Amino acid sequence: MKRSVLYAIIGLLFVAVFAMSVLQFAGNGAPASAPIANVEGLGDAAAALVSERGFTTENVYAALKTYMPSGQHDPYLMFASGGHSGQIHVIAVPSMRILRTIAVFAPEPWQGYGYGEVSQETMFAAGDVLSADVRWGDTHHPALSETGGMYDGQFVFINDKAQARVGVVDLRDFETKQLIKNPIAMNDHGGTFVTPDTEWVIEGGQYAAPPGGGYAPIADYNDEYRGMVTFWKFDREQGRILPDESFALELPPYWQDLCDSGKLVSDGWIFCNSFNTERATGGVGAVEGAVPFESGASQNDMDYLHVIDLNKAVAAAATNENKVNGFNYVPLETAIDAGLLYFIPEPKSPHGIDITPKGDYMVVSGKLDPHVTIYSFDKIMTAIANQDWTPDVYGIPVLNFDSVMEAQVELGLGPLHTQFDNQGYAYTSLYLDSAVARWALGGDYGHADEAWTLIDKESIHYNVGHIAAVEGDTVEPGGNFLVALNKWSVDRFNNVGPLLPQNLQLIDISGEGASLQLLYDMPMGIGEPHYAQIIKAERLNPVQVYPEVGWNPQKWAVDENGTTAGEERIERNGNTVEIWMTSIRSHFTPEHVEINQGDHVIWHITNIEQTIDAVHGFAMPAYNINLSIEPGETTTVEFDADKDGVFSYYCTEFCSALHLEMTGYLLIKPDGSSASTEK
Ligand code: K7E
Ligand code: CUA
Repeated sequence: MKRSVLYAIIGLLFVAVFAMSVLQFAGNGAPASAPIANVEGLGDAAAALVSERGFTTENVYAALKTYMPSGQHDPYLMFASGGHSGQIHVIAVPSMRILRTIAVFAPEPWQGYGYGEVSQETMFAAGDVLSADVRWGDTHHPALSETGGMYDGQFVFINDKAQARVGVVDLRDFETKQLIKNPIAMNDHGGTFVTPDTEWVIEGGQYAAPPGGGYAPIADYNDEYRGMVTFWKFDREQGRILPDESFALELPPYWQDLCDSGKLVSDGWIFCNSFNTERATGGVGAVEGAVPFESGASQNDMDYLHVIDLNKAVAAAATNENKVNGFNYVPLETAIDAGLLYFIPEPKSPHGIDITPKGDYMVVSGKLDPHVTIYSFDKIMTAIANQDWTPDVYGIPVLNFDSVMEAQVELGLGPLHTQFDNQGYAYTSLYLDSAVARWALGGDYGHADEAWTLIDKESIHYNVGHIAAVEGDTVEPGGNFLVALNKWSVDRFNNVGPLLPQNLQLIDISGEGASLQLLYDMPMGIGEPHYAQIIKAERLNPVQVYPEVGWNPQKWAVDENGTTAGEERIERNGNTVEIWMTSIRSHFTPEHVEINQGDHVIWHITNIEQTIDAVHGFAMPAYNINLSIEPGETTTVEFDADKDGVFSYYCTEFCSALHLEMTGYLLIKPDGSSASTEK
C-alpha cells in the first residue's frame, strides 16, 4: 500500500475517533482534557508512531477498532468458562479487558468466596461429592438464561465436568447462588445448555459409569455402565434449580458429548452428540493387552447424534417410578417405548452440535472428518413419522443418514464448534488447521447462490477449540465480533515458563465475504476457557449497591441479622458468642472482641455503606476467614475458637485514606481463664 494512502486512512480514522470523543465529552458535560485543535497534527504524530513501530494498515485498523478510552464502556460482555480454575471470567468485548471473575466451584480470595461465609459453606455442602469436600471444578460451558431464544441477562449457568455439577449465577450481583451435584453421574460435559425460555437447564454426561455411583467391573461395561442426560428444572422466580422436579434419562454407555437445545421450529427437541459408540473400554498396549481409548473409540465411521423429544421426556418422567439416589431416572426401555429418543449417524467422533438461529438445521462437526454435516429438522421429523430407521443394539431407532442429511461442507482439518452471525454465515473452528472458517448457510439465510460453501478462512494462533460470536447461539445473532478460544499460544507472548497462557483472539466478522480480520490477542493465564457466550451489555442490569442495608445476597432479602449503626453488640449464650458488627470507612464496630478458647463464635458483619465501590474486606489470621462485604451486604461466619491468642482482624480492601486503621482485635483467652464479652 502506498504511504500516502496509508496516511489518508490513518488521518480519517483519527478524525472519526476525535469526532466521537468530542461528542462523548459533550455528552458528559465537561471535557476530560483540552480537545486537540489540530487534527492533522495528530495525524502526523500518529503516522510517526505507526512507522516507528512498523504497523500495517490492518494493525492500525485493529487498534482503533479495539481501543476503549478510559471511561468508555464496551458494547459486549463475554462470559468465558475458566476451565479447571473452576470459575467464570467476564471479559469486555472488543477491548478484551477482564472485568471480573465469578467464583463458582473453587475458592477465590478476592471475592472472599469459600473462606468461611456460612451461606457459601452451605452451598458447597449442597454440591458435595461423596463427602470429599471438593474445592475445584472444571468449567466448560456457560449458558446465559434466555427468554424467547434471546439472552435476557438474568442468570448464567455452568457445568463442572470433573464432578458432574451445575452452578447457578445470579446476574443481579454476579454471584453464585447454587451448586448442585448430579446424582446419577460422576462427570458431565454436554452442559450447560438452556431451552429457549430457560425452563430446563440441560446437563449431558461424558464418560459412562455405573449410574448413581458404585462399582462394576469394566468387563461388564455394556450392561452395567450407562450414559445420561439430565434435565434440571429451573425456577426463575426463586433463581434456583429444583431437583425434585428434575429428571435424568438413562442412555447407552456411549460417551455423550455436547448438547444443544432446539429453538423456534425445533423448540421442544434436544440434541446431544456422542463418541465412543464403539464402547471401547481402553487399556494400553503391552501392559493391559488392549486397544487404548484414542484408537478404540475412533474405529466407527459413524457415531450417534441423540435426538430427544423433550415434551415426551417430561411426560415420561412425570409417571416414572424408577429412582436412583432418590432422583427421577427414566429407564432406557421407557424412553424407547415412549418414542422420545432417536439416533442419527454422525461422522467420525463428533464434538460440536450447534443449532442454526432459525432452529431449522443441526450442524455437527466430526473431529476426524474435514466436513461439517448439516441435518434438516424437517427431514428428521419426516424420518421419524415414516419410521425410516433401524434399531441399534439397545433397541434405539437409528434414523437413515441419507434421509435426514441436508449438506456436508468441506472446511478443513479438525472441525469442532460452530457459531452464527446476522448475515447468514456460520463459523466453525478448525482445531488442526488452526483456523476459523466462515461458510454460507443454505435454506432461508439469504445465500442462495453460495449455500453450503466455504467463504473465508482466518488463521488463528493456535489450535482453536470453541469460538464465540456476539449472541451467536441465539435466534438473532448479533454479528460484528467473534472470539476464538485457542488452546495453545506457543510464541505469541513473553516467555513465562513452561505453563503457557491460552490465547483468546478477537476477530472482526462485520464485513461480507472473505473479509475476516484478526484484531487482538488476549492471553488468558488463569485457566483454560472452553466455551464462552457474548451478550450485549445493554441486556445486563446488575445492582452496584445492594437494595437495602443488611442485604442477604443468597436470600435476596434483608437478613435477620442485618445491623445498622448503633445496633452493634456482642452477646454470650453459654459457650456461644454472637457478634453483630458493622463496617464503614474506616472502622469496624466493635474493635475489640474478647472471648474464651473453646467458644463457638457466630459473627455477623454488615457493610452499612451505600456508596458504589465502597467494599470492605474482613480477614482473620489462623482461622482461614477472609470475606468480601459489598455495600449493603450482611454476611455471617461461624467458627470454633480452638486457638488462643491475639488476632488482628482487618479490612483487605484499600477503602479510604485511613484503611490501614480499619482493624480490630479478637482476643481469645486460653482455657481456664474467663473473658468479659460485655463491653
Ligand atoms: Cu473444550 Cu466444549 Cu468441553 Cu470443545 S469442549 S474445545
Ligand atoms: Cu475498609 Cu479498608
